[in-house]
Order: sequence, then structure tokens, then C-alpha cells
Amino acid sequence: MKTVAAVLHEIGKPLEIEELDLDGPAEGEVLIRYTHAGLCHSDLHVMQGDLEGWLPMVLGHEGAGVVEEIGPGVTRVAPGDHVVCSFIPSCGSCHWCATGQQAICDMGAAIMRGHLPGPRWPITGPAGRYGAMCMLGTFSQYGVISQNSAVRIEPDLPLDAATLVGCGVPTGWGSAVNAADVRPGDTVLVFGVGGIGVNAVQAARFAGAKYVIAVDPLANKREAAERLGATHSVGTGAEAGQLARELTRGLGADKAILTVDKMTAEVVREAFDATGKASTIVLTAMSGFAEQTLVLPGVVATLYKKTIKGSLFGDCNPTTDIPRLLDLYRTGDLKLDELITTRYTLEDVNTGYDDLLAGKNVRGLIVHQH
Ligand code: CXF
Ligand code: ZN
Repeated sequence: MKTVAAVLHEIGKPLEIEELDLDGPAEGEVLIRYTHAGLCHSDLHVMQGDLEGWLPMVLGHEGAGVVEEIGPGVTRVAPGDHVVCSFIPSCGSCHWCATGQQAICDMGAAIMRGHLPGPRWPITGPAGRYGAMCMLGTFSQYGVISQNSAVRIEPDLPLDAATLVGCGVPTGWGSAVNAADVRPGDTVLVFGVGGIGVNAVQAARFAGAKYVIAVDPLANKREAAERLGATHSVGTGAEAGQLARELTRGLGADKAILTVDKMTAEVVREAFDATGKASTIVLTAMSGFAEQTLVLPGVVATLYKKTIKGSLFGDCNPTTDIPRLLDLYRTGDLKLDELITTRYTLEDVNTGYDDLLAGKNVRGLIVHQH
């Protein structure tokens, strides 16, 4: 069948809209009609060359839609099911899945190679084999994906809001409640309150943090964070450290979550300095692999008993946390509709990324036409 998709052919170039050929689903695969796709910064990391992947690649790794067809051996979903796509597949049987750590499922190691397990290349076109970002490629009307990437959701949930629980929401939410283990009464700093960080803010507040300080140079982001649960917001890391100490009788923040657009040594140092003894600093943001972003006086970590840890997908388990987050959405404890700043057609995907770069969006959303 044919599908229209947004494709990255060359680093540094805009995405190109192309009609491509899509194979039917093979063993363990499902055909999805994507209804929506979220504009996440990680796609931009691919466009800018920070994250390497197979080119040409259909970008997009946040998506939701309807299962149109299933291949042999598929048991997790059935035709007609509504699904959220998880950017991390979960095989269910590797060491990590079996120990409740699906976010680091071994299948995740291959998500930038473009192909499905096999290797299988269901997308082809004028440039030959096309990859799909995170084995999904949600900037396409249709996709053939592994059943391990599809999580069934209740059919009455709106698919636009549900799209966000495929990447941005669990990554931010889980960075606070899982990785940072925010406790009642904590003082929490969230550095960078875009589409990821704002969910760390929501989660920290829900988990009972006394103070949640949003740190972002952009006023519109700080305002959004305050609407979604931040008790305070400041423009710089230095101000955040000072405020945290004022609020805690000099102790400093308990937790810092780094969800900036791009991780740098400077922001890690700011978070390190703004947090107190026995604090936890969670590294969630991405950077290029060559960049040295952890440049710190380790002895301070020793003497102050500080923890610095990385987190992927907010340490969430997609198969249970995606439905769980949607339960919280139903009860109003997790805001999703409020995160969607602008809706775009697929043809306007580059405008969407210009807007993201200009700091205009909390989350931009592509609404697919079929
Ligand atoms: C990223 C993590 C690294 C691979 C691509 C997706 N996460 C979410 O945006
Ligand atoms: Zn993402």
C-alpha cells in the first residue's frame, strides 16, 4: 500500500514529504493507521546529527492510531484496537523486561537502525529502503511496526491526548516519580519545562513535592509550568539554587531533573550546585555522544552523598505505565489536552519544528489526514 510520510534524507536539511510503499505486516508485526504524531525534540536531534540513525528515515516516534491489520503470531493487539506507540519496544522476555525494567528492553538498542527485527524493511520508495524512527516512523499516515511497540488503550480515550503518553509524558512524569523518587515535602527543580519537563512538574506535584521550581529562560514555558503545578519559576540555574536554599533553610533542593532541550556540562553543573546533601540529579535530556556533559567535582558528590543518574522513558514500563497514565488523565490528575499547543498537518511538519526551535510549543501535534 501507499503512505505519505515526512522523511529525513540528509542531516541539517528539512524533512521531505513523500509518497512511499509500505509492505503488509509480517510475523509479529501490525499495520497501524496513525491518527496523530507528537513533535518531540529527539527527532530534531536526528535532524541535527546528534542522534545517528539510518537515512533516509521516516521520523516521528510519538504516535497513536488504530490497528488495521495484524501479521501471523500477533497476540498483543487485534484489528480495530486503539493503540499508543511506545518509542521503546518491550519484548517481554529479555533480562530487563523480565526484571520490570522495560524502558531498557534489549530491543531498544536497535531503534535507530531503521528496520524492524529480522531485519525487515517494510518501507521502500524512490531512495530504496527507508528507516523508521524508533521502529515507528509516526510522521506517516500508516506504519508497520512490531507488536512489541504497540500498547492497546481503551477505545473511548481521545487519540490526540493519548499520543503524548508514547514519549514525552512518561519520560517527564517518570523522571520525577521513578528516577528522582520524589517524596512528599521535597523541593524539586526541573530544568527545562518543554514537552518533557512540564510532565516532571506535574508528577512532582502529584507525588507531594512541597516546592516545584521550574527553570527555563522562556517566559511562556514558565507560565505553562506554573499552570501545571510549578509553585515557582525562574529563568536561570543560579536563581533556582538561591530560591531553593531560601525555601529550605539553606538545605538546597532534594531533587533536580534535567529535561532541557540539549544536555550541557553547564546545566549539569548548575543542577549539581543547586541541590543539597543526599540529593538526586536525574539526567533525562539528550546531547551528542561526543559531548562531555558530566564535568563535576566528584568529591562533592562523595562528601554530600549526592546521586547522579540517567533515566530513559522515565524508567517507565510501557505496557503498564501507558494505561496507568491514561487512567490519571481520565481522573484529571494528569493534564494532557493542556500540553497541546499547536496542531499541524503532516505537510507543515517543518513549520512545527521551526516553532519548537523558536520555543513556541509545549507540544506540537501532527493530525494525520487519510
Ligand atoms: C529518544 C531517546 C533516544 C532514542 C530516540 C528517542 N527518546 C525520546 O525522545
Ligand atoms: Zn521523544
